[in-house]
Order: sequence, then C-alpha cells, then structure tokens
Amino acid sequence: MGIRHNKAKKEILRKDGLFYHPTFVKKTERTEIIEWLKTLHPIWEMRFSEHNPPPEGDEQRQLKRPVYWLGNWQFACLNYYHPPKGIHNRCVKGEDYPPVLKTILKTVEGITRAQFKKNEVPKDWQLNTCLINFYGSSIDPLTGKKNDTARVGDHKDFELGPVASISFGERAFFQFVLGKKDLTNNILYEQWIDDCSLQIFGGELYKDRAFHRVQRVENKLKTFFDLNVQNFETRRINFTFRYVPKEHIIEFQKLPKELQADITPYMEELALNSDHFRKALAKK
Ligand SMILES: O=C(O)CCC(=O)C(=O)O
Repeated sequence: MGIRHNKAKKEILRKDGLFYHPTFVKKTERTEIIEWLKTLHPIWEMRFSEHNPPPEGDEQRQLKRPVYWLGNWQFACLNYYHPPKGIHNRCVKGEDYPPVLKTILKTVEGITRAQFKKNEVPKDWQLNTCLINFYGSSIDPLTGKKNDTARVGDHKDFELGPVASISFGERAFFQFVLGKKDLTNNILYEQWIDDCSLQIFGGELYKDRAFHRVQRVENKLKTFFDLNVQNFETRRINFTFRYVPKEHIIEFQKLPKELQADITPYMEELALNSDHFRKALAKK
C-alpha cells in the first residue's frame, strides 16, 4: 500500500532516503528564478540521432517536453549519463547556474549531508548538473489543439548520490515504484509536489531500487508561465539537480566528430541565445 503524505499540513517529511520540504523556496527567490527563466530558450530534443539510431523495437521520437540543462547538457541522443559504463561522451559542458540557484544549492547540499548517511553521499559529490523540465501542453500551430504531455514515465536517475529537485507552478503527483519497469507496479511512496518545494532522494531504496515517475500535473489555476517556448503552455517547471564527476564532463570540441555532428543542430539553436554555446561552437 502506498503511504500518502498529508498535504494539508504542509509538513517537512524526513524518511530514510527521502526528504521533502513543501515550502522551501522563498517567494523572493521564486520571483528571481522565474524572471531568470524568461531569459532561457528551452529546446525540443529528439531521443535518437544519425549515429545513435533507435534500437530494434524502438522508434525515433521527440521528447515529451522542452528542456534546458545547466552545468552540463546531457543530450538525449548521447544517451544520458549512466555509470558505471555509460560515462564517456555524454555530458557536454553547459552554462553555469545563476547566482540565486547557487545560493539555494549551498543550503540544499547542506541539508543533504545532514539528512543522508555518509555512505549515501559520494566523495566530491556536489549538485553540479541540473535538468530543467517544462511541463504542460503542446499546441498544434495549425489547429490550436492542445496535447497535455505533463507526465514522466518510470525511470531512475543514474547519477551517483542523492538528487534534489525544486518545483514551481501546478502540483505534480509523484510516485516511487518498485518492481519491473512498466509492469504492475508496487507503489513505495506517492506524494504531491508543491510549488516552491524541495524534494531530495537517495540511498539504496528510493534511488537505486525504486523507479520514480510523474503521473500527472494539476491544471487547476489555468495560469501559465510566460516563457520562450513556442507552441507550448508551461504550467509546471521542475529543476532536478544531480552530480556528475568533473572528469566526465567534456567540452563540445572534444567529443568524437560523429557525436559533434549529431548535436550540432542543438548547439546552434542554443547558440542563438547563449554566449556559452556560441563560444563552445567557435572554439578550436
Ligand atoms: O518533475 C519531477 O518532479 C521529476 C523529474 C524527474 O523525474 C527527472 O528529472 O528525472
């Protein structure tokens, strides 16, 4: 049986391997982060590429949502960071965090060290990688028809050590599940993720054994973020912070040529609005 977090009380939740603070991000920080988000131009990625075609039984597809990465960019077609074997040529040096996130992260790293066991936090662990997911509905530019894609299927985050996430906007229904991926799942824990909340999970049970997923995102407020995402209505934004050892973060120009070719269109799109990506493409 799943254990439901008592959302009405807005209590901080402390379990072995899971920490949740429903009102962690201050309103002033929220405002600053949302303003900064308006400067970003998130992109749509395809899951596969010319040099990493879909394996048998799978097919090329667009990700369900626009994304932006900080610290390093794990392009979907480079297959994401997946230790112990998938560690090379997957994490391309990205933009630094804005000051407001740096400040928040110092506290988050402190909470993590205090709440998690020593053996659950790797040596040199720091939250130096961030995936920003934009949840909402895509809008067909011809018909105006909306398609709600605000969910994420069962998966694990393979970066070592605890991962932390902060969320903004509509609440998301989040589950940790045990058992084989996509089969009848045994719900380990489920909870609503609130606006301005912090969730941290790690350890053998929540991080290594359980899959996690976002089942749905509420659509109650009918207010959308005003961001640079074409044909998309964003009603929730989630930042997931992770750790990738420095030696596994590579400059674009050091990638093998065929992988450079696969991600060049994304780098060019990012370079339209980012000095970092402009310089990365120009470097020899
Ligand atoms: O949106 C969320 O709360 C979770 C996102 C997630 O599962 C991920 O980034 O791996």
